[in-house]
Formats: sequence, structure tokens, C-alpha cells
Amino acid sequence: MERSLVLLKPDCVQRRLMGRILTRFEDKGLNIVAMKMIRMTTDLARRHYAEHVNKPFYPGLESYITSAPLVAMIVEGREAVRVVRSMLGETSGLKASAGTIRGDFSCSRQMNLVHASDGIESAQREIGIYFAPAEICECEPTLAKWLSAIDE
Ligand code: 3AN
Repeated sequence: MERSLVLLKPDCVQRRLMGRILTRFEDKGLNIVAMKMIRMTTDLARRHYAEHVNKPFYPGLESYITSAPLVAMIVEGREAVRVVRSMLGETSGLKASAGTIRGDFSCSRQMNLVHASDGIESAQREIGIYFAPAEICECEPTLAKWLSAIDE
């Protein structure tokens, strides 16, 4: 099992798309094991986007991500990091394939609705930024045996 840190970003919350996007993860058979709504602070933004802090687009990115509430969650499942990234599509909604979340709902690079960790190490780092271990609700879903074979 892997875990990915997913953010339903401010544009997702403001556009009333939280439920539809959450449904996609649930429909896929992924588990939500932690979730909370927060307002991103500038300190938190700098930690989350550490790799982008010195890039020319960072001030605009920080202003957007701190502009309104967002929902942070941990999504768990088999190969969850790769699977969730593939569900999101390319960074820009203009380039993302139809059928992906960004391809279906976004026509922007910045307002691309959802963030998901891009690797297993970054998932661990990002989960640690948003959630204390006690906030993670481990639970084996009763549906598990219908989602994949035991020896897969
Ligand atoms: P992803 O969200 O697909 O992992 P990242 O981590 O490369 O994409 O970028 C995070 C955010 O930074 C993007 N959602 C976008 O808002 C912004 N961003 C990335 N690259 C650029 C760029 N070249 N110009 C402007 N903004 C960018």
C-alpha cells in the first residue's frame, strides 16, 4: 500500500468541485485515510513548494494557494502515488488528456484544481507537513477483497 498527499486547491473548493473529485478517488477504490480543510499560510506554502520558492512564478503561486481554504487529504491504495498522478493528468489543464481530472475540469496551469505527490519520498515529506500520525485513520475497508485479488 502507498499513500499520496492530495490537496483540493482553492479553485476546487470555490468551484464546488470537491465532491465530484473526491468521488473519482472513491470510485477508483482508493481509501481516504485523513482529511481536513485549512487555510494555507505563507510559511506552509514555502514548505510545500520548497522546490519552487526561488522560481519567478512563485509569488503568484503563493498568492493563489493562500487565497482561500483548501482540503488536504491522504489517499491510500496500491501504487497510489502513480495512480493518483495519472488520474490528475498533466500540470496544465490545457494539455491534460480528456478523462483526467484536470483534462475534464481545468483550462489553466495555475488553477489546476488538485495537487498530488509526485513520488514516494515527496509523499512522505508532504504528509508530514500536513498531518500528525495521530490524525491518520488506518482502517481496512470491508470492500477490499472485491477491489483486487489477494495475490496481485
Ligand atoms: P504539479 O502540480 O503537476 O505537480 P508542479 O509541482 O510542477 O506541478 O507545479 C506546481 C504549481 O506551480 C503548478 N500547479 C503551477 O501553478 C505552478 N507552476 C509550475 N510550473 C510553472 C511555470 N513554468 N510557470 C508558472 N507556474 C508554474
